[in-house]
Amino acid sequence: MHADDTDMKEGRAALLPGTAGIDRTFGRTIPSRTGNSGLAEGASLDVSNEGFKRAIHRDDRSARECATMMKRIVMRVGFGRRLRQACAAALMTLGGCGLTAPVSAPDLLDGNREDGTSPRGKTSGEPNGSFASALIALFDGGGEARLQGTIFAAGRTADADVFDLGPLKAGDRVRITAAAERSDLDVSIALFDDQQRLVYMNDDISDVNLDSVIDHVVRHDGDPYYLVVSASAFAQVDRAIGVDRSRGAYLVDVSATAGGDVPAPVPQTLLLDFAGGEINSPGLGRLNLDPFDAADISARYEGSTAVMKKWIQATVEQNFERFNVAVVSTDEPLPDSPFTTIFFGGFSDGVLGFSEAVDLYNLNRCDDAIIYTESFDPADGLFFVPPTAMELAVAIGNVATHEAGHLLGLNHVDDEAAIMDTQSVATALLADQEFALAPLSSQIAPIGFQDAVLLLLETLGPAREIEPNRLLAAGRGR
Ligand SMILES: [Ca+2]
Ligand SMILES: [Ca+2]
Ligand SMILES: [Ca+2]
Ligand SMILES: [Ca+2]
Ligand SMILES: [Zn+2]
Repeated sequence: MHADDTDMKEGRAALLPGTAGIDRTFGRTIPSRTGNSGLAEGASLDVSNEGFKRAIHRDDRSARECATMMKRIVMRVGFGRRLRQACAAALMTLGGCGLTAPVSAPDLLDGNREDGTSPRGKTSGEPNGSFASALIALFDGGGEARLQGTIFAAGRTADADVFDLGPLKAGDRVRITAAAERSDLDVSIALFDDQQRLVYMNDDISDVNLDSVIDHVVRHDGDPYYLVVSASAFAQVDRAIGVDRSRGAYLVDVSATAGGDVPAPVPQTLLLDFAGGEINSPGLGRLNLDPFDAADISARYEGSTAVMKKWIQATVEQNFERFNVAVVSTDEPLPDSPFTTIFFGGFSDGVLGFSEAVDLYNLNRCDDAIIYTESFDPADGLFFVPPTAMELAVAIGNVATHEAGHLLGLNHVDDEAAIMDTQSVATALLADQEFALAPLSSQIAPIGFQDAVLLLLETLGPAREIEPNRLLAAGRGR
């Protein structure tokens, strides 16, 4: 875990607007470049930077900013939290209750709010921080369970409370709300299947509401499903004003409704935008990008534009080859179907790419991401040895796949061979990364895994097979 003060501050300092970024990976101060920044002036710049400030503190260590993350979520939350803190500080200044020590939250037991027993195991009390020690949630006749608990710590010694919700079948709808209860806790919740694989998660309901909500129709059977309650990895601790959002009591309400339909997977088209120009993206803001030119990355790649575009596209296609995804570029006719756009161009201090959201189950089929291709200059020390144009194109393609992964609902994991990794050094990007089953980043949940392949299959469906009849017809026609 990394949500301690130090990491957060370093992350912020690295990206304060108007200051040069100091990135541990790059190992030096990176001055702003020529006017070809990926982000134009305006409100979007501030908001994006706010998002970066929060998102980067882990990625900078690793060298890979995959930015994004929670992008939109984090970004909005960051904003909301700052406002909240400002409000809290103002209250104190105005002579509110802030002069006294904060009232500590009552120490609630972890477990069901109503007493009860289960033949399947214990229903309250620590330890309950692992899947194996999960507390059994007791559901009433109406399919509702009322839970409570106390989170004692975030960060490297994170406390998590795990609840066993019993079996769920594909099509069952689960609604979960979690709220701080007489505490400052910034709660976060995540739903896992019986293989400890993330199914859904939510940190904050909105910019200004740090409680959590999940309303989700499960895609596959599991016995049991688990709920993990923890403090947000971004929970702020501000002792100056007596606010510690990393600990405290919470209440949870769960309701499960059986027997709905499983939402069908929907294919997705990804447009690789090498054309640049004036772009007004709802998610990224206003961009003004030059057409992709390998020489803008480094003079050493001059003349390699065509080959790099080809290998970027080939890498993205290979990474998505198991799924019902079409990958096209702006060198081809525009698709007729809704498409998600990955822009290539521009420079950003310390980050390689940025996507506008972690779009769980791909509700938005027209969202955007950008790969800051000029941030891949080997002269910035990103790689031990300057890669060839083809090798660098693979790295850019892997980052493009990573950002597209966010736009299709994937979160970060800790596994350098996995596309959604945030831990490894940039050199790992040069290898053949794949979507994989891997431990979740602690930014997402303190325990558990993400199976990117399963999630993408449930979201997009498998690659369209060529129908046998068509093959036969083609054979006959010859
Ligand atoms: Ca606890
Ligand atoms: Ca929260
Ligand atoms: Ca999407
Ligand atoms: Ca690959
Ligand atoms: Zn990322």
